[in-house]
Amino acid sequence: MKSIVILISGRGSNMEAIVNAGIPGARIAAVISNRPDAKGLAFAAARGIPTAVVDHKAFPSREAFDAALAETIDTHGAELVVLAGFMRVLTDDFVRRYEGRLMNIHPSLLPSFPGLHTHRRALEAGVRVHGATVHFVTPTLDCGPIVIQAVVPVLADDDESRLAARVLAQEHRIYPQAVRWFVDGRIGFDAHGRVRLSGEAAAGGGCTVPALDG
Ligand code: NHR
Ligand code: GAR
Repeated sequence: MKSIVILISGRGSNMEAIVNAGIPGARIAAVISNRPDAKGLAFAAARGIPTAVVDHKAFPSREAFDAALAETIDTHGAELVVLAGFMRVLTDDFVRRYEGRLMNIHPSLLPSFPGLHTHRRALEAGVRVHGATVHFVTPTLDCGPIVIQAVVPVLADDDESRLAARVLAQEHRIYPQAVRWFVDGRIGFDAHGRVRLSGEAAAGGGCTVPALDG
């Protein structure tokens, strides 16, 4: 069994999707929120999952908050830490402690639109496709190795909330998939630090592509 700790800040619908997926070999060891009023805590508690709150407002610095958060995570012996709508930027020390086992879902097709308000910015930019990205967390915000992405068309009459809802539906599909791959030990990294999924058919399988040289 691999122990997973999920960090939330609010609604927790991605956390719910991961819990409801019932991933074989995975045990949700705890759900931790930095906000005492996060809606997702009630869902987790109702499922019998241990919950905890580490309130960032109770700490004098990001370093102090992250140290308390890490201590709480480690109490539950996490092998994978999943950020699911977690809204605090994490310090380099925290990220390094969980290197290669800290995942995030970001509501855009990275590397487009890192940071906040992604749906509004996608509409402002006039992109025709938008989406979501699961990536490993590295110290540079929203820049870590990409695990899986889902593409969503931007429609002519979209507003921020309609677009967000369509992206969210895809998040609920790809995040459990990414966690399943991790739990199954299928995620590795190539020489450039990009994610390599083992047990995957080679790209272009089925048709022979001649080498382009000379
Ligand atoms: N930390 C690091 N080091 N690297 C990443 O890639 C991270 C991270 C922490 C969170 C999630 C993220 C996203 O998917 C994430 C990725 C919060 C902010 C932010 O600016 C930005 C990105 C993400 C999460 N937060 C404000 C802050 O001051 C607070 C905003 C609020 O509380 O509403 O931390 O987009
Ligand atoms: C999701 O859309 C997630 O991608 C996004 O917040 C929402 C959380 O929903 N994350 C970020 O914006 C991180 N900065 P949820 O709490 O229902 O999972």
